[in-house]
This record gives sequence, C-alpha cells and structure tokens, in this order.
Amino acid sequence: MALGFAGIVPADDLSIIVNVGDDDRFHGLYVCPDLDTVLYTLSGVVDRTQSWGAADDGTRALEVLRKLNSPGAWMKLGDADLGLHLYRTSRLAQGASLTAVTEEVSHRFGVHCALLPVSDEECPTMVESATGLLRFQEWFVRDRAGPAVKKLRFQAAHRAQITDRVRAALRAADIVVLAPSNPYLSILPMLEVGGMREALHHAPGLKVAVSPLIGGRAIKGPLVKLMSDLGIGSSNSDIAAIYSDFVDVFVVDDGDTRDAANFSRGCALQVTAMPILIPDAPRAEDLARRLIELASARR
Ligand code: FO1
Ligand code: CA
Repeated sequence: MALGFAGIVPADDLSIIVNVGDDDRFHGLYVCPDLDTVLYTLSGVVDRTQSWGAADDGTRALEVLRKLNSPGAWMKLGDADLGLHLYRTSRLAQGASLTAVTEEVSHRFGVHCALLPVSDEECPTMVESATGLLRFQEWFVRDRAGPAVKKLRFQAAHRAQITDRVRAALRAADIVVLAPSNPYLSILPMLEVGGMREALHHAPGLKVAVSPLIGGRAIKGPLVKLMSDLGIGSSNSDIAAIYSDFVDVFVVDDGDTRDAANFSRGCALQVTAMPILIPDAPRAEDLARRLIELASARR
C-alpha cells in the first residue's frame, strides 16, 4: 500500500503512519519491525521472499548470539539489520525521539516521504494466549502465532499519545487510507493510542479503509484464525464494523461485490469494490490512483 502511494504521490505530500505495537528489545537493541518493513520496502532493499528484513542479509552476528544462548535469538536479526538497530538504540539513548531517529534513517535510506511512528512512547501489543501473557513477537515469531488468542491488550497504548506530526498529517490529508492490514494486530494498536480516534474523527479528508480479505480469506497472516480465537466473525461486514465510527468508505475486492451489496444495506458506510490484490508495485499504484480518485470525486 505504502509502495503504491510512494510511486504516484510527491514525497512531500505523503505521510505513512506506522504501528509500533510490534516493537521490542532484543540483545539490548530497540527493534521496530513495522517501521523497518516500510523503510526497507520503500528504499528497495527489502527481502522480497520474506517481505521483512533486508535482502541478502547475513547471519554471522545471530550465529554468535545463538552460540551464547542469548535470550531472544529466535528473532532473525540479520547483520545489516542489526546495524540499523544499533544506530536507533544509541540515538534513543542520547534522547532523540523515535520520530526524529526514523526521519534521520529514512532520509539516509533515500526515503523522502514522512515515515511516522504513531507514537514516540512504547506501546507494545500484549497477547493474552492459551499459554499465558506474551509480547507480540514472542507470540508471532517464537511461537509461530500458534497459541490460541484470548484477548489482545493495548494498555500502554491507552496511556501513550500520538505524536504532533501524526496529528498534523491527519489534519492536512486530502485522503486517509487504512491499509489492508490485520485490523486487530496492525490497525487497532494504532487506533488505541491516545488521541488517535479523536484525530481521525476531526480529519477533514476522505477516510477510506481497504479490506484485508479477498473471497473471505486474508491475503496473508493469521487473520481468520485470530478472529475465530477471539470469537469474532471475519467477514467484510465484521471488519467494516470495527472502522464504521470514523471511516467514510470501505473498499472490498471487486470479486466480492455480492458480499458488499449485502452488508452495505445495513450500514452507513459507503462500500466500494475494486481490485485490491497488490502483488507488485504497478498494482499497488493502480489501487492508490483509484483511491485518490474517490477523494477527488468528493470535492
Ligand atoms: N518474522 C518472522 O516470522 N520471523 C522472524 O525471525 C522475524 C524477524 C524479524 C526481524 C526484523 C524485522 O524487522 C522483522 C522480523 N520479522 C520476523 C517480522 C516481524 O515479526 C513483524 O512484526 C511481522 O511482519 C508482523 O508484522
Ligand atoms: Ca506488524
């Protein structure tokens, strides 16, 4: 999604607000997987098979950490990736904000749009699971998203605040797009940060959410299993309901128009269908263009 907009919108006009609920410390280093995934993707160095981490990265440091039984060595941090975490951790220790460090890093990686952590405060997503209370990466990577999820906890997010940069970006935007990510693991952790829902309510631009489902299945990740663990339906209408208090348009795949027609009758949202599968940059750009057209048509 980010790739699509970055390909067609001038860098100065684009802000990407990123989840920090997945962030954690490993070997004393501060790791921000979602910020780094966007950074690596936009700078063209992402490992395309994994869709996270840097391409052709080495594992020399990790092998030493594993030999030393360093806790958390199940998290695959590549050698080049570790360089980024070293830099970020030392700048944070000097008192720089995560927003400032991310800006430094992204400019040096050749990414010129605004890459904005939703908050400068730590707001880890906690997973209350069948095997106990886990940090997000423990559940997702170490335990391979296996333990059934009873509840997701965003307590730290409730106490944290969105940054001034995030608030300003939402106020200035002609269109705010909620990416087709997992609503529970990637979007809700941002909506739960103090000030976010209010900022979205007051955002004057068109607010659009893109469904993460095609033909009733998640394009990637554990969405349908997670929602069934949580006892929540995982249809387009269930997902639209999560966003319905502030979103203007819910976008479903053009193969799901019948689904869309059924649920849009009962809700205030406008439901629109278009091709939402974005396997490559041209398709992502095509979707971004169509979304921008929605906003232009409204003005
Ligand atoms: N995902 C995995 O499935 N296994 C890993 O070992 C792993 C390591 C990792 C290291 C750095 C990084 O930025 C991301 C990493 N991810 C890994 C992805 C990470 O778990 C993300 O939080 C997921 O993409 C979910 O958003
Ligand atoms: Ca994530």
